[in-house]
Parts: sequence; structure tokens; C-alpha cells
Amino acid sequence: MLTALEGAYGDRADAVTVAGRTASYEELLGAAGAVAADVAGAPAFAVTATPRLETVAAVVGGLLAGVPCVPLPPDAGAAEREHILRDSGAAEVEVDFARRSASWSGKAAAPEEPALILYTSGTTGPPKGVVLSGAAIAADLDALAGAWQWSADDTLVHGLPLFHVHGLVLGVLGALRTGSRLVHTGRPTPEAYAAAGGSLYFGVPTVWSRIAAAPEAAAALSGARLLVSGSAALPAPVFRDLERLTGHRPVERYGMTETLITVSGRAGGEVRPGTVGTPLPGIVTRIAAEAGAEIGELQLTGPTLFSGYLGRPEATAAAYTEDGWFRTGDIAAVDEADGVHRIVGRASIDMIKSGGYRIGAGEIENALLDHPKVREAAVVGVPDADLGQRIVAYVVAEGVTGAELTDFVAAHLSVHKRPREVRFVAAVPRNAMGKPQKKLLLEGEFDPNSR
Ligand code: MLC
Ligand code: AMP
Repeated sequence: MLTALEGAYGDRADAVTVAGRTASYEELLGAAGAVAADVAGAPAFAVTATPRLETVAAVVGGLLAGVPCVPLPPDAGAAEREHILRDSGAAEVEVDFARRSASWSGKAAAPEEPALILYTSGTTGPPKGVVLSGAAIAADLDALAGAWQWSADDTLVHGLPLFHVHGLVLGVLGALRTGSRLVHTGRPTPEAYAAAGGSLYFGVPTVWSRIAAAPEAAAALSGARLLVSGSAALPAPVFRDLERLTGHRPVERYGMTETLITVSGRAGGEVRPGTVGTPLPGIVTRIAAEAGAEIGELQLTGPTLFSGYLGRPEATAAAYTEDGWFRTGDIAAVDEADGVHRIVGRASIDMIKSGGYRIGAGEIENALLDHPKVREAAVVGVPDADLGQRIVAYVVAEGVTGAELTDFVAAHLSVHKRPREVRFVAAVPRNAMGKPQKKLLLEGEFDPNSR
């Protein structure tokens, strides 16, 4: 996994920069060696994944020691942190980047062993731990390196969170496998992207739409080699603005925490707005469409799939069809002529994507219902020009303000899962079974991102 750290490309004084601090491969390896010695033998360990060199050292240290790292969202509230720590059995470690142990020579994990455990939302209940093996991650990164002609000559720039696939697996481990320089900007602001001078840029659509709205920053990316968007649908107007301002047609790729990145456009290939390209080598997809229909659930198999949900064999089994295909829950269509995939939407109204974060409606509803003044809650993702979808909570409550409920969710779960809007209603519309009728709540909401 860590080809660059094994010396394949020599050392480099400016190998990894995170939020303004830079380390060489040797320094990173030394700090990671100290972490490896600390965590060796544990079943798993956790680190608060703030964007800093220490987080990178922790993840690498876990890989060296063969102990999976659980990155904790830095904006997580008490309940979410406790859930993740309890569910994973991981103890949190503190990393001192100045403490180095260059001589780590313990046992590395077999490729099939867990390398990372990433927590992600379902439609109901608290987040589940997605177990990813080193073999799955390596297979994905090699496929992406091929698709994007990603090499040690690149400088990768992004400012995405280090507790999800996009920022951590692609954005950190990808650089350490391909040997590209990494500049993590701390925050994914247009100005920071413009100042970083990279050849390869990663962003979620919200980041790209903010860059497209900042023409000077966008123009600074014209010298790059490749712009890549993923984690949610890139609106066609943003694609066109980026093309006009940067001269680049951004490549879109599609993935999930459970499958890693499975479908992508190719560097130098034809790129059409609203499409996510073709399956990566080794990935086989199919559309489970009803007779006569062209769109249906995207299902897939391949070497990049997860090892299962931690401690939840039933949920793992339910994620597959009887004949062994992974059910993505995304609705897609495939162009018959060239195999290019288009993601049309989600099967479940309860799976929300906001700013590229995957957020389960049930999780937010449960948090709201934990508030003593809330009697009913129904949460939906409303189309939003900046975030793709924004979380709107319909609540039946008295004696509490919307801001108080927003703060309650931010403190309980995490800041990025807070409702952006709370609407007080006399009752939540329900069907005869008592199930909230969310389609009624969404009626009349204009979709600025429809392509
Ligand atoms: C506001 N803030 C509050 C608050 N209200 N804090 C506490 N309580 C409240 N009630 C503060 C925050 O702390 C923060 O402060 C500030 O408001 C802004 O936070 P935000 O509103 O959440 O930021 P925003 O601008 O909306 O973020 C946009 C974004 C972010 C694009 C930067 O959504 C993002 O990083 N998205 C990336 C998600 C991602 O990586 N997904 C990949 C999943 S993997 P302060 O001071 O801290 O600024 C995947 C697989 C694949 O999907 O295919 O890739
Ligand atoms: P996560 O588990 O956070 O990685 O979220 C995975 C989900 O993000 C997928 O199931 C899709 O719904 C969505 N997604 C990722 N990439 C894209 C894309 N390029 N276009 C549309 N949706 C995407």
C-alpha cells in the first residue's frame, strides 16, 4: 500500500503537506513507526481525524502494525464519538509527530486483513463500521492510477475530511501509493486550491461549485492536469462553468464507502456532463431494472468491495443480492453504445447527500426525538444549489427554537449532520401505516441541480 514510503520514488523533503506543515517520507515513516509500536497487538485504534500530519501518521502507523485505524470525525459530538468507540472497541490514541521510531520492523498485516474501519450512515439507526482490507484499497488505488494516469510526477491537492473514503483513501493513501506529492489545504476553499499549484485536484461538487463561483481562483487551476469530482452528482451548470473558467472538463467518478470507487471517467477520454464514466478494471456492474425499464438499481462485484459491516453479519448479508451482487441503493442507467454510467438518484428517500456527506434521515430523527421538547420528527434532503441536498427537519415541538434543535443535533451527532433548517408543523403527514409521507414534504421543492 505504501509504495512511496518503501522508497520506490526516493525521499522527498516536501512529500506530504497538511494544513501548512510539511514532512518528508522519512519523517512520516518515523512518526508512523512510533504509532505502530504503540498500537501493535490491539484489535483496532481510533484517532481524531483533524486535518494534520498526525492523522496521516496514525493511519500509516496502523498499516505498518497491521491494526485497523478508526478515524473519528473531529466535529463529532459526544454520542457519536461514544458510539464509534464502543462499536469498534477502539481506544483513542494521541500522536506526537515529533516522536519518531525509524526502526519499526514488526509484522505487517496480510492483504486480506482489515486496514481501515470507516463509519457511515444507513437509512436508519446509528452509523455502521465499514471494514476495508488492504487488498481492496490497493486494488482501487491501482485502478484509479490507471484511469487518471496518476503518477509520482503529480502533485495532488485537496482539502477534504480525513475520515471518509474520498479524503482519506483516495486523498492520502492514493498519494502514498502513487508517490505523488500531497498538498492537503486544511479547508477546501477556492483560494486554498488556487494557491496550491497542483496537477491533480479532488473535490466534492459543493467544493467545485464554490470554485466555479470564484472566477479568479478557478482560473488558477487552468495549469492543472486533471480535475476530479465525486461523492455526489456534479451539476451540469457547474461542469460547464468549470470548463469555461479552467479549460478543463472535470472527470467524474462514482463510489461508496462499501465498494470504494468503482466507476470513473478516464484522463484523456471523452467526458460528458452528468455521467460518471465506465467501470474500473475488475469491476462488473449490472442494472437491476424491471422488465422494459432502462433504469434500476446499480449492482456490482469486484476486488474493491468491503469485508463487511463490523459485527453486523445480517446487515452485511442484506447488502447483497441472493446471487452475490452488492446492492448500491443507487438508481442508474448505462449507455448501450459505450457503457457510460449515469447515476439518476437514490432508491431511498432516507439516504441524504449533503456537501458530499452521506447522512441517514433516521439518525437525525432519532437525535431530534432525544430532545425532551420534540414529539415528532421527519427529516428530508431538500434540493440545494450549494450542498446538493440540505437537511430540513419537520418537527412537532413546543417551547424550543429551531436554532436550539440545530445546536442539539450538532452537539449530539456531529456539526456536519445538523439540519440547516427546522420547520415547525402541527403534525407530520403519515400514511395509514403511520409512516411519514416524506414525498408530500418534498412536494414543491424546486431542484436546482437537476441535469
Ligand atoms: C455552524 N457551525 C456550527 C453550527 N452551525 N458549529 C456548531 N454548531 C452549530 N449549530 C460552524 C461549523 O463548526 C463550521 O465552523 C462552520 O459552521 C461551517 O461548517 P459547515 O457549514 O458544515 O461547512 P460547509 O461550508 O457547509 O461545508 C461544505 C464542505 C463540507 C463542502 C466543506 O460539506 C465538506 O467538507 N464535505 C466533504 C464531504 C466528504 O468528504 N464526503 C466524502 C464521503 S466518501 P468552522 O469554524 O469549523 O468553519 C464518498 C465516497 C465517494 O462519498 O464516492 O467519494
Ligand atoms: P459514501 O458512502 O459517503 O461514500 O456515499 C456513497 C454515495 O455517494 C453513493 O451511494 C452515491 O449515492 C453517492 N455518489 C458518490 N459519487 C457519486 C457521483 N459521482 N454521482 C452521484 N452520486 C455519487
